[in-house]
Amino acid sequence: MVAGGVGGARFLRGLTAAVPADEVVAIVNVGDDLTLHGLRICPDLDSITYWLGGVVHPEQQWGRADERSTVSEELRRFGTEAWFTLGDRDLATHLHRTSRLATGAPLSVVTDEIRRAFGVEVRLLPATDDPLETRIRTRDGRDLHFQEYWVRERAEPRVAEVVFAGAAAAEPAPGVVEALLDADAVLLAPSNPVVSVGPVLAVPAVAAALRATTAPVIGVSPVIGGRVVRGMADRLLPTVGAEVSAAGVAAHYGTLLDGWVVDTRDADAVASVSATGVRCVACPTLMDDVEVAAALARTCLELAEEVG
Ligand code: GDP
Ligand code: FO1
Ligand code: CA
Repeated sequence: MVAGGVGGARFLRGLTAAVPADEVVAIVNVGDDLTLHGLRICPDLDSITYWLGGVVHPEQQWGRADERSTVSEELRRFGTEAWFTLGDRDLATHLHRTSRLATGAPLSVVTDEIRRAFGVEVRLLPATDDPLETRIRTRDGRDLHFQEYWVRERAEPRVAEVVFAGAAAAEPAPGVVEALLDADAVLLAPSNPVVSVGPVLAVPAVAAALRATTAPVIGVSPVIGGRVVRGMADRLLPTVGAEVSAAGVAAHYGTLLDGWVVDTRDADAVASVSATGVRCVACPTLMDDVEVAAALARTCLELAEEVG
């Protein structure tokens, strides 16, 4: 399964209610990752770890439940990097990750340690251990880190281009290509197609493995009724020439897909997507309840069997 943060995590929670968690491998976006106060922060990997570990902040849907920001508030005194808040509990994860990375351990090894420490049975693989950073080029000529665009500037600047710096030279992390080639089914979570799935596909050998695998590739639309559930995909899809609709995202993935699942509210997209040769079904996809997420995961796996 290919995943970003919250959309990926909500889907994985359903998938692991439908199939044994230790049979699932998640290949996770690292384009959002950043270094602040000398600490390496990996929001998408951490969102999934905290969701599956049962410790995610329930309203925010990222970061830790029962969280405070004592340290971040103290850091504001110094005025630097104050736009990004690190919770006190969350900081422990970044401290551990940063010190392990400093010993030379690759991100994939450290990620495995962290997910195990939270009791997560799903194997979490960063798409790459190499540098890969999502940059947002704005219409007013600036080049921002994804988090500067999203958190510091609240996705307000108009976007000219999304660039995955380092992706062309990045190698997949150990296990990524094998997971894709050996899978029974490859699922694309209803994650942000541009800045969550996009950076993973931008690693050349990952894209090649997705095209080479004999496993059916099944995606779920992150757009429901022409709107995103959360996040900024509605602002970014037009920058890659994609329409903000269930059919528009399917067209963006194009020939990568064997199957596409849209929400019941987008049932009218089934015919147009099917006409492109991608098997398409509609079902409830809003995963606020784990039961809905599990049923969605089963629908994806049934579709995989049908097309496989
Ligand atoms: P992020 O990295 O935390 O932004 O999370 P992702 O990229 O994994 O997911 C964000 C995308 O997930 C957004 O485009 C949302 O529209 C979509 N999303 C979130 N929750 C749901 C859901 O319950 N159902 C569907 N269909 N999409 C969702
Ligand atoms: N999102 C915010 O809107 N403000 C924050 O201060 C913030 C801090 C933060 C710290 C750790 C972490 O794992 C995630 C954090 N996020 C914060 C969420 C994050 O910016 C994202 O929503 C994503 O990277 C999009 O996937
Ligand atoms: Ca993300």
